[in-house]
Amino acid sequence: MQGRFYRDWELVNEADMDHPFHLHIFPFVVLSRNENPEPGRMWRDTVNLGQGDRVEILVPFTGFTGTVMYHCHIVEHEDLGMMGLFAVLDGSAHK
Ligand SMILES: [Cu+2]
Repeated sequence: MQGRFYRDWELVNEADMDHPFHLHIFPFVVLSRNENPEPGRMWRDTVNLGQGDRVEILVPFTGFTGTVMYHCHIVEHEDLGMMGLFAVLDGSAHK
């Protein structure tokens, strides 16, 4: 990704159990859950997604350029492949 530093992501859990989403490197803020504003907004690196949850997060991709990992924080799920990588091409130019 390139050009914008703040990204609004939507995370959707279509499974029948919880999955705690964990993002490396970049702390994020949970904006809403199932279209309801999230109370007590704070920087975090993990958010639990319950069954059917739709969670909107704001991620400032600043201060790091390179490969970033995200994964489910349940280790058995991670080991089964619930993980991924993406590249931040230029996270250094923020002012
Ligand atoms: Cu999981």
